[in-house]
Amino acid sequence: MTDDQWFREAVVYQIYPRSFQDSDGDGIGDVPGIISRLDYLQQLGVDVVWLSPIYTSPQDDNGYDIADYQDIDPTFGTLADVDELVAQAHARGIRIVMDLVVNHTSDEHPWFVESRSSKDNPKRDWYWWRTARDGHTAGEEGAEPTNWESFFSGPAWELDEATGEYYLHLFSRKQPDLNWENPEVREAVYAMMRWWLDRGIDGFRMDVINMISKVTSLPDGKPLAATPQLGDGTPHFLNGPRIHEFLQEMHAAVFEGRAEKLLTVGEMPGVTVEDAILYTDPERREVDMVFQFEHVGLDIGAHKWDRSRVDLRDLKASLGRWQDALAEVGWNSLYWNNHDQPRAVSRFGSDAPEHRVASAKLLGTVLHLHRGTPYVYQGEELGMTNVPFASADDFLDIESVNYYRLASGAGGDVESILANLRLGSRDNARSPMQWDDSAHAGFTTGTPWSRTNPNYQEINAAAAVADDDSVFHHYRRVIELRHTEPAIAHGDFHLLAPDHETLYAFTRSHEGVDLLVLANFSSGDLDLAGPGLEGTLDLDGWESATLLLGNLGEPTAPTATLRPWEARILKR
Ligand code: TEU
Repeated sequence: MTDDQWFREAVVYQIYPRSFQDSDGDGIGDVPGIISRLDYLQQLGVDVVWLSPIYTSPQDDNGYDIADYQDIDPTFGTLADVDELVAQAHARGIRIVMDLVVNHTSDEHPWFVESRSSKDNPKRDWYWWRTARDGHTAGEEGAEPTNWESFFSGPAWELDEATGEYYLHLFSRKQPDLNWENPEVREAVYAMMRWWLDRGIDGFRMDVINMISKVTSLPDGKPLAATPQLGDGTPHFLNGPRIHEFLQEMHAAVFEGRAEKLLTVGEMPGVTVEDAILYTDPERREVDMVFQFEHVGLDIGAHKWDRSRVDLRDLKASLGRWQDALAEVGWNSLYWNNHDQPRAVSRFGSDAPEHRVASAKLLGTVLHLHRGTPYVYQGEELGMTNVPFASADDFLDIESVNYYRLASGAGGDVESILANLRLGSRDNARSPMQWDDSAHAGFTTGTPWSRTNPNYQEINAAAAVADDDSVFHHYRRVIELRHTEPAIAHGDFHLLAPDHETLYAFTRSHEGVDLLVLANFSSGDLDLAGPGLEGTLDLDGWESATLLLGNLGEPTAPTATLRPWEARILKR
């Protein structure tokens, strides 16, 4: 491994600043709050912290709508606070990665304010402006330039009354899409990125970066089953025609020639393994790794709000395919959770009181033992669960709010809409970090902006740090193993028993060392010599292996029956 591949041995921790730690009692987390928790992160042992956006923003999408890329929103602190955070993190050996949101800006960004001011403004072409559809008058139903649906419900076009044209917004109407076809836009973005790197940050997580190149003729998409007046535009803007060119140009303009090897991870909904090989091949100089969405889409049906329990065989097949595809060239990122996903223990494990701790540890074990760079989302290391939201008013996220408004307005059954939201809402991930058993879980002395999960008296960091057998200490051990056991970062991956319904098993092999991971995704016992495993799980030679780490203490034998939600890492 060359030095510039350091991220292969690294673990990244994602902070959602709004919900992490408040320092001034306004109920919203902030940068000084993060600084006050760096010792906790150091104890956990993570190498990198990725911060969700803290830039100046009207907060229509909690900071993913940026009005000034080169300043910090007063809610979160100041540039001086960020400098202090970077210095204090570096002093602890932790790198800081910022979120880069450049598919779109806020509609309050000066670029957009100028752009919308008149049709002949020099920045008009910095965004996607189009006239009404042929034969239609601007403003009437169906007059949008294309039939694309926005990710946050409704059409992806908004009429600007003043100039009579529509602008494109793949997300909220307060998030107009930048026109990357315009070289001035690209250079302005690169200059801003260089400015941050010169300030000392260590890389970028790039928001929906595979959406920046669009098919410029903007064709209509296939009509959607539920709302046929709208269409699926994704084939025309995911991994678009110039995406590789843009990323290579960005690499050359921003990262090339810097003394430090920085971290770049592209968030890429709809990315395929074939695309990912191209994006992450180090020779191509695009990004180090991508966030793919396949494994977090397996439990989703016809639309985002139609969810079921994932079939473990599908999960293994999907993650296994990504492992195989990026084995020789490129690199994987590994995650169960982030600020957009429901809590992993509620989704893939069990948040029932008797299984929560074991299944949270199992999920950490399985994920971190794959080949790739693991990401821990704040609170995952405590086994934080989904939130028992009571009513529609509890949901604050724009995606959830819009869905509720449209679905209930269309006469949908309110109870089933709420049930969908409880399972799928992004608000599940955004409840305050649970630090201790004091009021509001120690997150704020004021009123938290989002509901605190009532289970904080039991599930909190203070209790977890004090208990050597907690989810926290299990995560700490798994993270440490990545740093000390080269087979975890570098070994080959081989999936076992792919067709078994509850066993997740694989080996990792590196320079004569073999690891075997065995995990029981069920609330019952799992006999490793039992039916369905003949011929697909060969345990010869593993009976006397060493237990590197387990989640339920020492088993009677390395290959003994797995107890409910038991996970073992064996070495020989
Ligand atoms: O999310 C990208 C994205 O595609 C989301 O629509 C995501 O799939 C969805 O939230 C799942 O329900 C990124 C950010 O992570 C997200 O927080 C932002 O809202 C979005 O981009 C727009 O910037």
